[in-house]
Amino acid sequence: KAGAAADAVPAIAHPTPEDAFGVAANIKYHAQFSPHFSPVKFEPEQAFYATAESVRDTLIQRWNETFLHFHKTDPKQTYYLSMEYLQGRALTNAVGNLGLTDAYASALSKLGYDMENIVEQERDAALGNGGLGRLASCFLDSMATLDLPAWGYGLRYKYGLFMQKITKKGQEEYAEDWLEKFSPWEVVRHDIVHPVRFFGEVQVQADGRRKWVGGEVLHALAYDIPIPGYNTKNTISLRVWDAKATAKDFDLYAFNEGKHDKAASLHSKASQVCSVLYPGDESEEGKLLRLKQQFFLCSASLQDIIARFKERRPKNSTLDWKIFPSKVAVQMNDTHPTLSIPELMRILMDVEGLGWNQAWAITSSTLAYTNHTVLPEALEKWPQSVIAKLLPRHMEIIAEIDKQFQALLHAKRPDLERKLGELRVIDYSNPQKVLVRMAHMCVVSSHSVNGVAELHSNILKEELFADFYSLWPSKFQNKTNGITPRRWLRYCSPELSHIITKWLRTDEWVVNLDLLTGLRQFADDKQLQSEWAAAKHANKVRLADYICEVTGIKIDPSTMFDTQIKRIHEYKRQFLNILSVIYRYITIKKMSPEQKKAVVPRTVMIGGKAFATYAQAKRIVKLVTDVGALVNNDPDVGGLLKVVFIPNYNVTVAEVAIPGSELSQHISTAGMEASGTSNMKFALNGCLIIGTLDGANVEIREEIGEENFFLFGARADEITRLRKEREQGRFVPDPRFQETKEFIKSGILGDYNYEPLLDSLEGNSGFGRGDYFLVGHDFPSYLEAQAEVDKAYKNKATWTKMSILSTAGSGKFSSDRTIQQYANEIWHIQECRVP
Ligand code: GPQ
Repeated sequence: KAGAAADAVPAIAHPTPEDAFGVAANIKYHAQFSPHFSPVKFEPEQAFYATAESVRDTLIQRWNETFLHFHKTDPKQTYYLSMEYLQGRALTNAVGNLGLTDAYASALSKLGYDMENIVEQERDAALGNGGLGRLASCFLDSMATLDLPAWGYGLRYKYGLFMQKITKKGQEEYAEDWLEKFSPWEVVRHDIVHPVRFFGEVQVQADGRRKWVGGEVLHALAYDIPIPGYNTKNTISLRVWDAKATAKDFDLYAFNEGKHDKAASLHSKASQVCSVLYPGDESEEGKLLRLKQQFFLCSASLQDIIARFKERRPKNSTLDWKIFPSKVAVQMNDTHPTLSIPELMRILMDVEGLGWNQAWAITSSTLAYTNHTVLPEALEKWPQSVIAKLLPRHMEIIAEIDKQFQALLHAKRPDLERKLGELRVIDYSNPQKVLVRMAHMCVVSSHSVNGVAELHSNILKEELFADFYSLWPSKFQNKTNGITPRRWLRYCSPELSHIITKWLRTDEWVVNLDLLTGLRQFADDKQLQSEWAAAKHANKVRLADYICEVTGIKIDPSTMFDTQIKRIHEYKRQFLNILSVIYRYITIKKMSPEQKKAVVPRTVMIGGKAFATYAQAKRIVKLVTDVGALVNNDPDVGGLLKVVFIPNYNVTVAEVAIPGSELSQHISTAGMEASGTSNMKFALNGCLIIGTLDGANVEIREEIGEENFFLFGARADEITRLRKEREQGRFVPDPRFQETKEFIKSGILGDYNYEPLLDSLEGNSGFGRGDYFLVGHDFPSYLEAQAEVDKAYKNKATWTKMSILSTAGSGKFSSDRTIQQYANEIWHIQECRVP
């Protein structure tokens, strides 16, 4: 009755996009009646929140329509489980995807504001560390744009990735309180709450069924972040969980006795679960908390998925669990959501009453696994004792998975049994420290295992998972990563976008990025070249202004802008970059005034965050800033070289730095970067790449043409041999490399101790794995490639042509292509477009 009555009352109509006045009125409405600020204030901050809330109205409307449409159509749906999302700012993207950019820009100008200034009020949602998290966010944009029935699940960390400040000491970290005010994009769903248990014990019931009881029970509360597709009504959801304790958990008696902490102990435990992204996991306590986070995501999401599966089945009929995999696909973004495997098994067996075999068939045909790294230190292994304590029932299930895998090998592949110890899900090699290999559990339990670039997927098949591959060849796939062309070209470089649209005579490329190949025929056209160079220059000016604002350093937009921005890691070799910068400096210092005239002036920018406990990475940050302090103030250099550390690298910084760069560096030791995605963003923005044959560089070079790519360094298949040579002392370093190291040793950079960093280049480093990253080996060929870069830059027309061809060849790297392949080849889902 109430429902019918509510239906009879029409919802208030929205201002139409054509009605800028209506939009402005709507923004004012939000400014006055939202409870967050004084209703009389209308400063930029209020204007931003009011604008965002006004946009959110439209998003919620579309989100509801999409949800209802999926509900009625009941298609197979994908759920993307990820511990990380790097959403960045949402306003430009939302109004752009909704086709409301002009409406909002003119509405804001009626209110006395510039869209650009309002956009800058928003804080980044940084619920991720780097490429893996940003990939998840690009994927959501493509899922929505392709009208796919797909959702993301994640955690609502209170503090996102730390804020980085650069001081005299190097990097310092501060908590990033991104929710300090509030996020206008999330909708709290008090109607969606799932209990999640930790600790406790396993009871065996009369019928033999097992039951997990006791321990502590927290509640997962859903927050929905609407994700609008481009040029479609479809608006999907990123559902992030927050942990709560209930009023029942509050011990009023203890509180009244003055035991305040004890009274609220579960509340304080709940608040820890979603407090920080990736808490340090070195200590036992830290490990437990991280595992708690992972399980919290898996359990809440699976309960939610199952509830939706049940809701969509015909009423009054018995549930047919067999069809679950034809309605649900779950993608695990790396091993972080691996506990989905035993959790789905537990729910199916202990709660729903299925037998092992049936539960196993359902679980293994529902779950799929993406691997994002082959670095041994990044492959998760959890102590069995920790899992057994936190999740006693799950440890039983994992042990059974391990046991069945052994039986399978015995039956099917006795030849592999001698390798059992290496292959098992549980690693018993050290009885003092029994470990669960999460990646092996994923490979054994998923119907699909994929790498993120051709080279990387081949390494999975031939090395990391070679035996598993021989066991299940058809499980293994490649899905080369991609990036969304909306955020990473259309919105971050409107100037270049307009030129592209003008020359292609269509803006269809925004959803069909392969159309960019149409630019190739104009690559020599003087008119296009001049428009192109002007747009690039405008983007450089914007970047120079930004750099000046955040560092005080003035850089000259007529110099070559050379950028390396990504997480700081030894394998990514920012160290190699800065060593070559030092060598460049040494060379300039020795030059006569006449020789200096031939030097191509460069501005080298390096940015990225170092993990708080990664000492070597922090030394690299410090080195970059020390080199900058020396070089930038040396009158001998006279503007031929500037070195800048870009602080607090994040999505928003990338949106300025990428369009404003001309050369970008993707120089990891071959075989170590699974894919890389910023390489795709730079190439798409007409920025040339200097790089190794690693990750997706290989495919980018194929697409844009080898003559447009500055290649150097050892190939992946040479690395093992080169490391061995190095260890056996058969490596002869280049004199330029020696000179550069001597320069750092001389102390000219100040009194910071760079010994441990330099040691990593020698055969006698603390790890006993001297120059593991082969910096010394690749140094000479890197310098030669850099000389090629300078040569090419001297001819503006050649450089601009190469830049156009970079963009023209980037079509393959749209995340629309990637997601369509996941949909067709892993998830087997179809588009489901809201009419
Ligand atoms: N990557 Cl395992 C991360 O950003 N974080 C991680 O924890 C792992 C991988 C990256 C990887 O290093 C890049 O090469 C990829 O391009 C990226 O994932 C997305 O696949």
